[in-house]
Amino acid sequence: MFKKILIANRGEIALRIIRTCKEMGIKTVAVYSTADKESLHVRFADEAVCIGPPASKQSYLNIPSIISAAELTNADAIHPGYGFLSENAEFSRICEDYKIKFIGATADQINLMGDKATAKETMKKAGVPCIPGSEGLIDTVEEGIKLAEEIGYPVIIKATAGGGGRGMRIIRNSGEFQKNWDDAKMESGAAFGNDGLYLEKYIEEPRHIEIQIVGDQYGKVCHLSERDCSIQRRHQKLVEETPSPIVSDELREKMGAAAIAGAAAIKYEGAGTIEFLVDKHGKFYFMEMNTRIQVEHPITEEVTDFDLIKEQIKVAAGEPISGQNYFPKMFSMECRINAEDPSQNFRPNPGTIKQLNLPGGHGVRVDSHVYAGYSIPPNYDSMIAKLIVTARSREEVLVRMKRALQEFFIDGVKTTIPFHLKLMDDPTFQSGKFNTSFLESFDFSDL
Ligand code: MV4
Repeated sequence: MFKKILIANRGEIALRIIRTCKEMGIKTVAVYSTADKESLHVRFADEAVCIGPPASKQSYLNIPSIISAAELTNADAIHPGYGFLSENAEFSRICEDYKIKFIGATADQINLMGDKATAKETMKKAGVPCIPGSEGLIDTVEEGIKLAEEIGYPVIIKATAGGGGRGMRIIRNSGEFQKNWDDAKMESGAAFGNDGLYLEKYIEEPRHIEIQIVGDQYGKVCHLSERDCSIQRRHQKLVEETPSPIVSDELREKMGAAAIAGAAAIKYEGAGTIEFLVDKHGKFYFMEMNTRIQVEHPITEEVTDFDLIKEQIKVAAGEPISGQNYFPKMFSMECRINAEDPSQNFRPNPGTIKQLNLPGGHGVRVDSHVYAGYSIPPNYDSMIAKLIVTARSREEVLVRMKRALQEFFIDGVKTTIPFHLKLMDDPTFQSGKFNTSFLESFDFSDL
């Protein structure tokens, strides 16, 4: 087992990783930017190294600084958390070169899954259901129009280097093709330095459902059931829950088996997520694979009683997984509390937290790095807490979440709490019958 892990991240996820390391008897090294000097991850780690100024590029994305910190402190592994360097193939490769274990995917796996058209072809070969569309990239508009006529409109063109919704265009008839093609090519070339595009049938009003998987170095992969992430605004997840209101035991088995087949095909080691779209008829299709621990991992931990960070560390150290799958024994939901103003288009609202009351009680978990007096720096993501509640039914979860949100006071910055309170009272949300378009018609103006 590792003796010392460097955490190449900040905020709640850095704390989350430190907590598990403590329970495992592993020493921790925090790295921090000058903006995070007073942060809890710096205080709770055994050692802390300053890696640069506030800008992410010069600190949490600064590979030489982070490798130096690991060398200086003799860390034998690096946990990248999510975001920042967690899906950076070059960083994974450099860690390997320096004989520091990267607790995440290999450079090859990151590259394979990071190129969306290649990821899709890989999954298709492994027998994972994929959305009808082009085989790999499309080179010309003519080729695109021909294929669109074959599969039928609407279609969607996606940037192979994209993901998370960037560089996508929906096309409803051949007349719209050229303009959308040009726009997508331009946007993806500028954003990613790669203008490769592929095409697929557009699935109207799908649900976003992802399967958590864990693989070990002996070729075994297990799944830990699904998370429903359909409550999103502009590709930003706001609420996640498990089990999904629309996933039957039968569908869970099928999606779990498909996710395992996909991950096993690339000999995946560690924690990963296979994202699917589920259509109105309950048919599911591969969308993307995330080769990292995700923000929403705690709801899976709560319903399966399984520490995912501990498992990541164990498999990285060469331990085998149990070999069984994990199914939800409870119901859990996460609300992302962001320092944003929901009535101002969710504009980030950094500042100092003057007063704070965190909710508590039975079935309530708060993963957060903030405290009264804490100043939220403007340089990073605006998520300041995750409120996770767990109960024996979805109805009880909704009641408990509302109760916990009512206890949650943050004075000094605007947050997404009023939005979540309104959502918990929404009949459509309560019914469980919604899709990824739900928030497009939600009224945020009175928040
Ligand atoms: C789609 C789709 C419908 N049909 N692909 C959005 C993020 C990116 N990872 C893929 N996305 C979508 N791909 C086909 N063929 C609809 C979306 C989509 C979406 C997916 C999940 C959650 C929210 C979404 C919001 C808008 C569009």
